[in-house]
Amino acid sequence: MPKLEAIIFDVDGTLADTERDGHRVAFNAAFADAGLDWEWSVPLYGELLRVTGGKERIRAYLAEHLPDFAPPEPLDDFVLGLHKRKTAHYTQMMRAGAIGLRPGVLRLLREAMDAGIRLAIATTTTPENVAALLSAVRVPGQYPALEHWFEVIAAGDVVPAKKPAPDIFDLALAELDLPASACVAVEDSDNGVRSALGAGLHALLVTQSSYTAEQHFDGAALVVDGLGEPGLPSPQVVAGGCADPLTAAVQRAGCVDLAVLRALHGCVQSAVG
Ligand code: XBP
Ligand code: MG
Repeated sequence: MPKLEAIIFDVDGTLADTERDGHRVAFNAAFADAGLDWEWSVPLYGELLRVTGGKERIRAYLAEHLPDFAPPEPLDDFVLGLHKRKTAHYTQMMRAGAIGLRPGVLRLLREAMDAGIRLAIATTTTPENVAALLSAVRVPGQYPALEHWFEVIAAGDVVPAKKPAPDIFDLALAELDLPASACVAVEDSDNGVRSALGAGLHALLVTQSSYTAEQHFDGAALVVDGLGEPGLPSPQVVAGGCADPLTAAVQRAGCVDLAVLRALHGCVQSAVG
């Protein structure tokens, strides 16, 4: 049976709950900069999130809500310019530490580092957004800056198709030079689940985030409401093909730790044979 060699993390919603108070706020700031009266409310942004990629999301908004909008320049240039402004706002917020990592993320990353498990990222957002988020996280003195814990950061437009296409997870696996069977993936959304499964990553943990608690994650091995932290209430095990054998392990640990991820990986490998 293949052993666990790497964990591949999604970013937005998984490493940090960035969508509502980060990306959405940055989009609205960019619209204001451009003199547009567009305002993406929390509910509207939740609908628009079914489209991954900020540039793609702007286009989807125009197509659905402002079909007669006449951009002041060719649409491609207009969308690129808006998205550039948005990324400037977002990276400034993240570098200032506006949004931290979700509970348990740094603990799990550190466990993996200490155990020699390789770490990677597979995300739809831009590399600069990832760097900005990670740059604000304080890590124990004996460790390098958090960005350097990840051997691979597969991010943004480097692949032809964004999630739910499998491309970005395929790229992360290729750069790790590992088969999917040697990895666990961690995601927060149905788009991300479909992307990871499409890349053959069946050892898949889902940590529901503020926008995805109502989504269905068919095919995920384990769905929890968060990674938890010892001393905090235990994570709720919500669903998953391996939920039965893993619930006791989560409750015993009081969190999702590396031992739970190893058990998840083993559960999936024994199921696929
Ligand atoms: C989430 C996304 C991204 C962000 C916005 O990515 O779909 O598009 O919402 O970031 P993931 P950009 O969950 O895969 O980390 O504006 O840079 O696209
Ligand atoms: Mg996500």
